[in-house]
Amino acid sequence: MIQLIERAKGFTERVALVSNGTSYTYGQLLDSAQHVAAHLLNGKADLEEARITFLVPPSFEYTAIQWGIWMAGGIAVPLCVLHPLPSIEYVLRDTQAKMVIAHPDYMDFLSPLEKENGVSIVALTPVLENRSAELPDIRTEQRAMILYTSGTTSKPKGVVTTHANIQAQITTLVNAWEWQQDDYILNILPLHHVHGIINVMSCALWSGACCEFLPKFEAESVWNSIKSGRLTLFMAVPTIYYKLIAFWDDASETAQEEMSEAASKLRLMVSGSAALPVPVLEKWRKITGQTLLERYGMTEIGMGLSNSYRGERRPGHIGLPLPGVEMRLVNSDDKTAGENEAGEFQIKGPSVFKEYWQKPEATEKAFTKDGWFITGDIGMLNNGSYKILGRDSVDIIKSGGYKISALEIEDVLRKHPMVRDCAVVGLPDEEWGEVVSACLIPKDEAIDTKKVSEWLKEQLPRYKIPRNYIVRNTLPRNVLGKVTKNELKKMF
Ligand code: MLC
Ligand code: AMP
Repeated sequence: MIQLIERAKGFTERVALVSNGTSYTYGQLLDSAQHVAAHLLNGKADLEEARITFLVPPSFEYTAIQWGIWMAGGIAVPLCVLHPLPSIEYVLRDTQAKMVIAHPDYMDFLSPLEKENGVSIVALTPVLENRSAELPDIRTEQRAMILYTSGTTSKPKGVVTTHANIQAQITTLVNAWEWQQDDYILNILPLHHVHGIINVMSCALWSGACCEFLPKFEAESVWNSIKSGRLTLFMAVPTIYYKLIAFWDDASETAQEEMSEAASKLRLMVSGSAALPVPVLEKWRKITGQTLLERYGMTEIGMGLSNSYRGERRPGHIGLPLPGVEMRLVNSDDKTAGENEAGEFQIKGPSVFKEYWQKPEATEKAFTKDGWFITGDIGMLNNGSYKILGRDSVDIIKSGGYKISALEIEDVLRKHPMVRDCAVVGLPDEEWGEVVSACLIPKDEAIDTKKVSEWLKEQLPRYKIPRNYIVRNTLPRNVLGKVTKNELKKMF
C-alpha cells in the first residue's frame, strides 16, 4: 500500500493542486492517477518495477502520471524539461526504459529517440483518459523512483528510492515543520529533484494541503502569489531568495511595503539545497520579518538536518538531525568529531536511498561497512548546532541549487574539435552560490569561447554551461600530474 495515495482518499473534496489556473481536488487526482495506471498496465497485472520516464512540466498532469506509475507498480523516472536530447537519451539508456510519456510540447523534440532507440513516445492526453483496471498490491519495499544526481564520476547516477524511503522522507518533514491541512504552498522548483518533489509537492499532498504550481520561477509572479495572501509556506534555494530580494530592491516604496507586509504573514519560509549566505538571511529578515529556516539534504537521503521550526534558527547553520535521521560526524581518524572539529556527515535511517541504479560498486562505495551513507559534506558542531564547511571534492559544484559534476562538463568539452584539454571549477558567487567556469587549452589559439558555449548547449542543460572562460597553454598540476583546481580557481 502506498500511504501517500491511501491518505488522499480521506481528503477527496479538498483542493490538492492548482495548475495552470485550475484547481483539482484529491478526488480528481486519484481518479486521473487510476486512469494512468490502467493505461500503463494495458492488461498486465503489475508493471513489476518497469521504469516509466515522463517529460511533463510541473502540473496536475505531472502528479497524476507519477501516482499512476506507482499505482501500477512501476518506477517513476521524471525527466528534466531543461535537458537537451543527449541528457535525456542517457537517462533512457541507463534505466532501459521502454516508454516516455510526453507533454504535447515535447513530442517533436523527443521523436528522434523513438527512431534511434526504439523507445515509444506516448502522448500525455490519451494516458489520462478514462480507463479502469484492477490494480496490483504495492509493497512499501518496492522501488518507486529514480532521480539522477551528479557525483564524483563523470556521468550522473540514478538514485533509487523505495516507497518506504519516500514515506520516511515526507513524514519527517511533515512532523518537524508541522504541516497541516490548511497549508498552501507555491512550487516554483523543477520536479526532477527531491526539493520540489518531496519537500514541496509530496509533503503538501501527504497533509491534505494545497500545492500550486508555477511552471517556471519568475520573481514577479512569486511576489504576486505572496501578495495574494493564499500562501502559508514557501520553500526555495538561496538563489531564488537572492532574486526575490533584487526584485524588491528595484520596486517603489509603496510596492515594497505591500510585498513586505504580505510576506510577513506566511507561517514558514525555508531555504536549502545550498548554503544560505548570512547576508541573504539577514536582508530577507529585514524586509519581511521572516527568519528563513535553513535545512540540509541530499538526493540520496531526503532531508537530514534542519533548524528548528519553533526554536532557534541560527544563521549560517543547518541545525540538528531531523526525527528518524541518525547522523554522525566522522573526523580524519575515522572517529566521532568533537565540538568545533571538522568531520564528514554520515547518515543512516529509513529515508536513505536503496541503491544507485544498476551500479552495485558505486552503491557499496557510498556506504561504510556498518551501513552509514557517506555524504561527502564536511561540517562541524558549533555551540549546539551543525554547520557546513564544504565538500570533500572540488569536482562537485553547486550552482543555483543544482549539483553539477565538473568531470562531466570536462568530458564533454574534450570532445570539442578545438579543445585539447580543459578543467572546470566552481567560482564563488553571491547570486548563484558557485558559477561554473572553464579553463580551455586550445588546439589552436584562435578558439572562440562563445562558439564553444553554443556547442555545449546542445549537449548539456543550460545550468551546466560555463559562464566564465579563460584560455591558457597549460593547466596547473601537482607532481603526480593531477590538475590543482584550487590553484586554477585563483587564475580566473
Ligand atoms: C541560469 N543562469 C545562470 C545559471 N542558471 N547563470 C549562472 N549560473 C547558473 N547556474 C542564467 C541564464 O543563462 C540566464 O542568463 C539567466 O540566468 C536566467 O536563466 P533561467 O534559466 O531563466 O534561470 P532561472 O529560471 O532564473 O533559474 C534560476 C533558478 C534555477 C534558481 C530558479 O536555477 C532553479 O530552479 N534552481 C533550483 C534547482 C533545484 O531544485 N535544486 C534542488 C536539488 S535537490 P541570460 O544572460 O541568458 O539571460 C538538493 C537536495 C536538497 O539539492 O537539499 O534540497
Ligand atoms: P543534491 O545531490 O542535488 O541532492 O545536492 C545535495 C547537496 O547539496 C548536499 O550534499 C550539500 O552539499 C548541498 N546542500 C544541501 N543543503 C545545503 C545547505 N543548507 N547548506 C549547504 N549545502 C547544502
